[in-house]
Amino acid sequence: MPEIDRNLVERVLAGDRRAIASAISMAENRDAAAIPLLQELFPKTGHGQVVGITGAPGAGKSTLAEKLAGEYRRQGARVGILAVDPTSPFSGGAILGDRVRMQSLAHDPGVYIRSMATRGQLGGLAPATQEAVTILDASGCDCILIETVGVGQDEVEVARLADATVLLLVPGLGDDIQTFKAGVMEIADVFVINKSDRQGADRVEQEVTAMLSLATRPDGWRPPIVKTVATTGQGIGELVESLGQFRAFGEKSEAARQRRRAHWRSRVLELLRQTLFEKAVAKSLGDGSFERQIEDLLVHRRDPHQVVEGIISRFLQSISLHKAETAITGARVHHLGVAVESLADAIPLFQQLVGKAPDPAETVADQKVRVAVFQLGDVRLELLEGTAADSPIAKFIAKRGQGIHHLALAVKDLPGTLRQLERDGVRLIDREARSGACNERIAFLHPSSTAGVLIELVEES
Ligand SMILES: Nc1nc2c(ncn2[C@@H]2O[C@H](COP(=O)(O)OP(=O)(O)OP(=O)(O)O)[C@@H](O)[C@H]2O)c(=O)[nH]1
Ligand SMILES: [Mg+2]
Repeated sequence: MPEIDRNLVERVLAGDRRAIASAISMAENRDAAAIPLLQELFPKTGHGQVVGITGAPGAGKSTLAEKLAGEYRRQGARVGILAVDPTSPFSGGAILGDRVRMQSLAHDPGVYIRSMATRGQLGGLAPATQEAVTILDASGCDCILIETVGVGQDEVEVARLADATVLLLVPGLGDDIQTFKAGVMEIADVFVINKSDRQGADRVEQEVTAMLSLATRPDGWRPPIVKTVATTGQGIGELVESLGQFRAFGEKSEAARQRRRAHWRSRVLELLRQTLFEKAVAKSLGDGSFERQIEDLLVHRRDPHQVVEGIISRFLQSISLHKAETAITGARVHHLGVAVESLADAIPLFQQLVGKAPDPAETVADQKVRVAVFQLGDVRLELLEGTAADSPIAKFIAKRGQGIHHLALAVKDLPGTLRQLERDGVRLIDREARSGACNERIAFLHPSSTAGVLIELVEES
């Protein structure tokens, strides 16, 4: 895993807008360094209220978001605004630039505004948006507004990651309500009838009221209807109030807790699906074989199920090949540690056996051990004597008697090896490298993972 950029983490946490921008770009580009960054930020989140603003193109979402942000700013809150365009597959497009102007906020350091075009080739609106929300939340935003233009499923996806969803309706679009799919109406926690300066706002209100009276929500919340004129800011105060009420309701309600559970469940499943898919794509499809298989389909040589089975079995094969290469593949034996009751007694014995004297004995204070080292070619023999009754060596001898205590293997990158072993499910005694005899960096694996053998890893310089 790539190194964590601590400086970037600190700057994001401090709310630095340029740091936020580069963090979101990393997440959008699926930069490998984004994962440790997001992991670092995640524990600092959960504070901001995420508000999804959705509605038909031109309903006034951006105008409303700008006014809403202005109102939150007046109350001293920090605000993040994400404009998500699910229809455009490429990021940074000029179209998005036009969609989010928000001039009144452009120079306010307490507001961060970002356009995102997240419908990538691999599909999925939510991942990059979710990650941007994580970054903004960690950066201290009290409110994160997500503007999304509706194409049904995407609004539902955004609603899943928002704590509150505001649906904008406008008068004068004919049979307004009916044009919205039932699913979209159901995700609204607050209805806004924007452009209430136009004729027909009352009719829309009546329609929504009638619709709401037909069914009660499982969580018992009755979505309020707020009339606004986003261009003038009329009704914005009432909207802020409704959002505050919904938040307070959510903090108490079991249904809202269930909704957050459902959100995280689907988030993890989605990430799992995406990660597995990307790994399979990288391993099995990257070499042009995918196109060749599509050719096979065109001429009906194979059927789609066969193609998919083939991709999966190549993927599984590549995993098992990967598995055979563990973190310590190719490591050489560095030394063998032998627990002895007394160095004074053991040294002459071993000296006679190997025909040479050991290096002068050394004490490793924090391990409460004295070590005498015999150099035998590439491999060392270490005699270990406990210096106190509670030293690991003394305890070992008390339990098992004198004898081979541990096997030490030399590895190149000790921190990296430890991380990989941990990922592979190996129990570690030392999760971080520490210093051992001869000024070496060492770490012990837990014998329960290695057939009872205590294994020490030594970093070879
Ligand atoms: N009369 C009136 N015009 C409004 C109101 N709110 C927004 N508008 C205008 O409606 C137009 C569209 O507003 P936007 O805020 O860009 O709408 P949007 O929903 O963000 O649009 P897309 O992002 O393109 O889907 C602009 O010309 C706004 O000035 C309102 O309450 N009353
Ligand atoms: Mg807009």
